Amino acid sequence: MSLVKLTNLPDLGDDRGGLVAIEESQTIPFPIKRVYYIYGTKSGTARGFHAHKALQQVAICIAGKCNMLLDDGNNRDTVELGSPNSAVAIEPMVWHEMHDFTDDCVLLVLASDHYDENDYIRDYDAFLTLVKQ
Ligand code: T46
Repeated sequence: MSLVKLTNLPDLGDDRGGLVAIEESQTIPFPIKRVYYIYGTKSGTARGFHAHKALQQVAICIAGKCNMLLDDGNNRDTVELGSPNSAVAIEPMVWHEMHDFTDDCVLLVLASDHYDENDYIRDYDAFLTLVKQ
């Protein structure tokens, strides 16, 4: 089974251009406590390389493109994010890496909780040990 869970966000655009609305508990299945975005990522740079213990997130590439690798300790999948209408879930205990950012990439992330470094597992071997327990 694929680790990639994509939600199609309805485009409310018209002949003036696109418009996507994101509503807590409707399009996003958790209360949104934090929003952040990653932009201006330098060519050849990869980010992420961690899992979260409890945080639920949804990522949307609102401009440009990048690839997101998802790994639950047993399977790995990569999804190309390149549409402002496409949201990918980053679930707890899923190792994720973001690669191949285009210069114009803006990756918007909606998160179920405030920033907490204690929720991060930044060591891959430690992640594997935890998921295989
Ligand atoms: C994730 C992926 C998709 C904060 O202080 N507050 C915040 O809300 C965030 C997101 C980060 N930070 C600090 C923590 C680090 O000192 O900003 C610095 C860079 O964060 P990090 O190296 O974790 O960035 P990425 O791009 O590797 O990961 C980010 C998120 O941190 C992470 O939760 O799932 O994007």
